[in-house]
Amino acid sequence: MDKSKRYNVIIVYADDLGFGDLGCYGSHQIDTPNLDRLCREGLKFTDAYATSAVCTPSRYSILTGRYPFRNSRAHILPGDAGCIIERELDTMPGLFGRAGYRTGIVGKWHLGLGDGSGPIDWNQEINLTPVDLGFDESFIFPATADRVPCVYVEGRKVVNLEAEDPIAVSYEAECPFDDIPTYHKNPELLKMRSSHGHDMSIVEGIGRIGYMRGGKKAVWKDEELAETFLDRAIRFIDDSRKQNQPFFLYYALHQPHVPRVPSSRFRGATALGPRGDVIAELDWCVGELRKELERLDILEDTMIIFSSDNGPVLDDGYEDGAYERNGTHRAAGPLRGGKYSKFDGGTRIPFIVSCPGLTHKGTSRALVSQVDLFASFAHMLGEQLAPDSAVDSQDMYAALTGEDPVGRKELMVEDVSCGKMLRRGNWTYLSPSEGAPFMGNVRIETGLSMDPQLYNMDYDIGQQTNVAWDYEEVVKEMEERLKEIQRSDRTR
Ligand code: NG6
Ligand code: CA
Repeated sequence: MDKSKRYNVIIVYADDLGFGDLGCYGSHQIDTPNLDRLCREGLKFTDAYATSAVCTPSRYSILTGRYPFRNSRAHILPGDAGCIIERELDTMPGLFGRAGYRTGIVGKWHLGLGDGSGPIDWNQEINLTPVDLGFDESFIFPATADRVPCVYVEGRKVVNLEAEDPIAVSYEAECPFDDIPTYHKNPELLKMRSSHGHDMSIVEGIGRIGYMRGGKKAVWKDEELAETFLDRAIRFIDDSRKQNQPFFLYYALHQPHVPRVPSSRFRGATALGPRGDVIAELDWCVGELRKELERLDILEDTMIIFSSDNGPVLDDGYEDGAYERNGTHRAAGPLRGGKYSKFDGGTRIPFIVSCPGLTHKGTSRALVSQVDLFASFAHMLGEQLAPDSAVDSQDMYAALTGEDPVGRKELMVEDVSCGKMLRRGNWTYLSPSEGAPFMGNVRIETGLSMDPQLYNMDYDIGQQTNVAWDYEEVVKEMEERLKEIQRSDRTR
């Protein structure tokens, strides 16, 4: 492949999509023709990992090239949190910007907004948003679809906000607004019931986390989220072409995170209920994006990386039938555990690279982490990184393009409670940590145990047989290595 080629880059980042959720990763229950095609034409990774089993820390890593433990605030954030990325930190969009690219983000953010000097005033310009962190264009929702405020933010401002209907947001346990519908007071307004949590404000007939008042015109329609983000992504690409600039787009899909509300076109698309339907919808979004690249005749100049921020969960807090209608579908494929967990189901995710001129197509078993994208793109762009930039990111460009079948020697991931797992070669080592082995509400095995756990991924991809006692030396070495990685003084 042409080593000096500077491709347009699109990262399509799904939310809570599992290792087994796509046709090309073994699902027979959900049709994903567009992603399957991307896979056929590109490279499918079997051993790619997010850095965390939940959202905020994984997103922090992909954009900063740092492991989440380096930032003490990298945990699932409420919708009114301050931004956890400081203005001074080098970011992936900053890197592309330096290289002359136009940079854009569309979709889910979940890294906090505002500089934290005071509570966010959603009615004013927000003083720290993605446009301060290297993105030229930004069209996002602040946190998750199940957290208030349920609004879009473009640049620094809430979209469609009317001065006479200001927004107020609260994450207090007690609702401070007595004139808004809430879950326990107004059950008659609910379109979907919650199974756990999600019982504060009711917005658009759905219980959410946090309380929100006002902003009636600004509130999104859940069934329109997919098309709104897709339109914006396409608009960004079109504008970049008009300006004749190479572009970097971070397209952070909201599917299949809860609440799962597909557009009418995808309602009933699968037999699995809303969770399957929104995965079919997600696949369609990728297909539409590809069509646009074809229409503009730039598919040949564009690298698409598709992945997910963490593993899957069926019941993440709403009664949407995901668990009951799942049938034989295995959202995490052969992996054990899921979202939140220290087992591979938490962090080993679909990862597809589509790019003309790959050295190899088909399947790659190279070990790569999403944290590596930063240094890999620096390589592609021929940009030097400062010593304090993207400190955990390794240049895996040769692995991404199929040339190197091996990838990293080792990588570290975190579960929801920040317990650590080290993958090295065919070993996964789960460091001992406290906590229940099973999260009852989401019905997921956490992998937490006070015993060290060691699994041979070559023979035991489902992590069923703990061989820690047979390989005490390996356990000792890997525990020491985890400590060593964390001892480095680059924490911010
Ligand atoms: C949990 C939520 C879950 C989801 C998750 C974040 C409850 C009971 N559960 O606290 O629904 O929102 O946070 O998901 O509120 S993530 O993919 O953004 O990390
Ligand atoms: Ca997620």
